[in-house]
Order: sequence, then structure tokens, then C-alpha cells
Amino acid sequence: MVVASGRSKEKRRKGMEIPTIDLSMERGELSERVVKACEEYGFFRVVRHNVGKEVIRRMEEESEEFFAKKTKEKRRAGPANPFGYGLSKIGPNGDMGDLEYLLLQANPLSISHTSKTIANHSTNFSCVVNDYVEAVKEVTCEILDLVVEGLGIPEKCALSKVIRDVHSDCVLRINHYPPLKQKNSIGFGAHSDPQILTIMRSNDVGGLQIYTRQGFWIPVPPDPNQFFVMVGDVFQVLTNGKFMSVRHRALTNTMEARMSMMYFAAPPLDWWIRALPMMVSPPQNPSLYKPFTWAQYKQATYSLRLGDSRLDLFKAQ
Ligand code: GA4
Repeated sequence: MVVASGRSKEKRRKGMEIPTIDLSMERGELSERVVKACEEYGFFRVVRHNVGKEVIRRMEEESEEFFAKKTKEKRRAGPANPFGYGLSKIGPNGDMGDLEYLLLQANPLSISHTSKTIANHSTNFSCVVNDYVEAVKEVTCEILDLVVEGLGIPEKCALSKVIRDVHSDCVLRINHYPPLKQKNSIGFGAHSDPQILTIMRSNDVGGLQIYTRQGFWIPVPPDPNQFFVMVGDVFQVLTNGKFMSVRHRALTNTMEARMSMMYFAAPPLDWWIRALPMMVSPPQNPSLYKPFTWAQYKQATYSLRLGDSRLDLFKAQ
């Protein structure tokens, strides 16, 4: 294997442009672009979306207010297993990060639980979270509809209907990385997201990096007005490997606090995950993974460490 020299690797890295999807563009070309971005990068930024500035401003303000409270008070939002306030510990198997966070259920049926988690702090926060989730869900469904169109799938809402299902298992995560003296320490270690798609936005403090197919980490310049979309493991299975989930991580900053919020779009627990019919054509192009439910995949996810490759457990022979 030829390993690129430091300089040529750096040159290639600099030449990498993160794909931009302008949601105000005409649909035909747009759907092709979305599919290309998912295929080549598993990652893209979204501009000119329909999430109102006011919804974002209120969400940012309430979240900042929450994290500004004393730890003792924040802990009243409960330990984050599975939902609530978390500090340093990530997941149940010993992963740690230099951050604090809120993990909230984000489907219509569990929103009352979300409200209980954070209502101690302010009922206003619960309302703001609901508004934000509703708005981001719309962007997610728009993107999923574009992918379906771009892939030529006849049923227009084949994927968005899964997210709109009242039993969908979507999650909202708000991460807060306080500034640290030590430069570039790992705020959140390298991993791929297990769900279908992740829609992220942050304040104007950088830290997110994505791992490219070419084998290097590239920083994602922060922009509070944009959303960043990441392909998750389930999308990799649905497209039979045409899309691949993207590994990413977050580094901390020495000067300012980074705050990011992620909406993880997931199906209902009993939903069977298998390659979409048009993504397989045996014998040349057989299914790469065995079918499994989202509940089974979640169970595997929580039995492993953050950076582990969970999809390997579901490979077809
Ligand atoms: C990564 C993506 C989401 O943040 C998350 C995370 C979850 C958690 O923090 O509880 C996990 C992690 C994430 C994957 C492996 C397991 C589960 C921590 C962990 C070590 C909410 C999710 O769905 O999976």
C-alpha cells in the first residue's frame, strides 16, 4: 500500500470541500446532489432551510441557561441512562468525554417524558425543545424525501413516514463542551451514529471533525445558521452500503464553550431494517447485512463501546 507523504496528504485534505445542499433549489437536481453527497461523503451541510431563526435562538438561549446552572441543579434532570443529564460519562460501558449533555426523547408519544426531565428547570425549555424538534423533523423528512427521489424509489415517503410514525425512536442530544486549558482534547470520541440520519447544528465554536474515505480527519467550520447532516449506520444497511455511515468526533476548545444539538432520526423499535428492494439484485449484488429490528440494533449498540463497529455483528455470511 502506498502511504501518502505528509505534504501530499495535507494538500488533498485542503482540497476537500464539504458538500453544500441549498434547500431552496429546484428539486430534480437537488435530489441528485443529496444522493451524491451521501454516497461520497456521508456528510453535507444544509443552507437555506426552513427552520425559523427565532426557534433556533430560543433553543440556544434556553440550552445555555440550562448548562449555566450549578451541577447539583442540573443533576436533577436525572442520569442520562437512557435519558437525562450526563456529565463526562458516555453510554454504559466506560466511555468518557470532556463534556456535559442532555439526552431527550423526541417522538410525540414520549415528549411528556422529555418535559418531565427538563420541566424542573423551566416549562419554557420543554416548549422550546418541542418547537425545535418539530422544525428539525421537517427538515429531516425533506432530506429523506429527496434521497428517495434521487434513488428512484417509487414510494415518495418511504423513509419520511418512518420518522413521522408516532412510535419512532428519535432522540435529541444537546452537548456542551466547556473551554479547557489543554488544547485539542477529545470532547466526544470517534464513532458513527447508529440511527438513519443525524441533523446537527452548533454555535459558532468549532470542534467537529469528520473522517473521510481517504483516511484523514477534516475539521467542519461551525456555522450557527447551517445544519450538518450525517449518514448513520441504519442508512448504510438500507442502501446496502451505497451510503456509508460517517465517523466523526468533537475536540474541545481552549477559549470558548462549544454547544451542539443533534436530532437523531430513528425508526420505531419493532421496525425491520433491511436493504431497500432496489438496492439489491442477487446474485451479483446480494444483501450485505442480515435483517434486524431497530430494537436489536440498539441493544447491540449499548452492549459495545462508543467507537466499535456494531454493523459487523449483522453482516451476511
Ligand atoms: C452515539 C450517537 C448518539 O449520541 C447516542 C449515543 C449513545 C449514548 O450516548 O447513550 C451511545 C453512542 C451513541 C453509541 C454507542 C453507545 C450508545 C453511547 C455508547 C457508548 C445517543 C446513540 O444513539 O448512540
